[in-house]
Amino acid sequence: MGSALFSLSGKTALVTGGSRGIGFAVAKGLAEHGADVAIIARDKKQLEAARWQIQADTDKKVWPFSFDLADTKAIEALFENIIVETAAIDVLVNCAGTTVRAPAEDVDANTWNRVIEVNLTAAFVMSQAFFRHQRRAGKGGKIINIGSLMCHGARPTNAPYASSKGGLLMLTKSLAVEWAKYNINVNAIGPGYITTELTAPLQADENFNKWVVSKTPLARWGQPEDLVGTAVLLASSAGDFITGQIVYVDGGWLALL
Ligand code: GCO
Repeated sequence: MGSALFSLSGKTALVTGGSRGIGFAVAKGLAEHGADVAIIARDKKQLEAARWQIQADTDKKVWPFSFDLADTKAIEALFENIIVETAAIDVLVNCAGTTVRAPAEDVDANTWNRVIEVNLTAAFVMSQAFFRHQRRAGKGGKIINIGSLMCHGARPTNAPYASSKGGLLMLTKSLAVEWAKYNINVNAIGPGYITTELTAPLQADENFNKWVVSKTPLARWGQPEDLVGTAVLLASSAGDFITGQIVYVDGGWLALL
């Protein structure tokens, strides 16, 4: 029973932002636990590299789809194209995210709109497409939204990003309570400070680095791989009675006064 509980054998996962950072680690981790994976990213070179890496390491099928998730009006057609290639999607991981760090008073409408479009609206529209497909197929499924510590609190210069992640937490709870009757579980993972391209400039700043380590009881930055276990839990049968939750994988950050 133990291995079957966390097995994703026979399942197909779709991971947005799956070519690097957290998305790549989650896509690879789900494949290592038996899932075939479809990955969406903008950069074709990074996408191909991720595809070959996951296929080489796991021997699972990997379908790459180059797409800019800011083009939310085209997501429905993209999802249908993905289904043509994969035949089914059982797990949707909304991981794609972007940020612009600036004082709130300096954020223009285009910047705000792009961050919200990629981090929140795209997750909503992709979830709708997933829902419609599952309903046509008469299947349930799992949705995992990649949130942030900023589902819980903010730091200066992050108004668009923090607003998008706060919204993503409430979207998680909204879809969870609406779609539970269709056996669709919707949860979020809240990463702490993780070493990725998005946070590289922060980690390179000595004072910021000291601040993060001082606020993290486990006294280190997280690695994308630190999120894989929680993603497998929420994607597998082990998570069948979990919905509407956020699991913070933050090294203890939110436990600290
Ligand atoms: C920042 C960072 C954070 C992290 C992460 C923390 O500017 O403080 O980008 O937002 O990316 O979201 O959980």
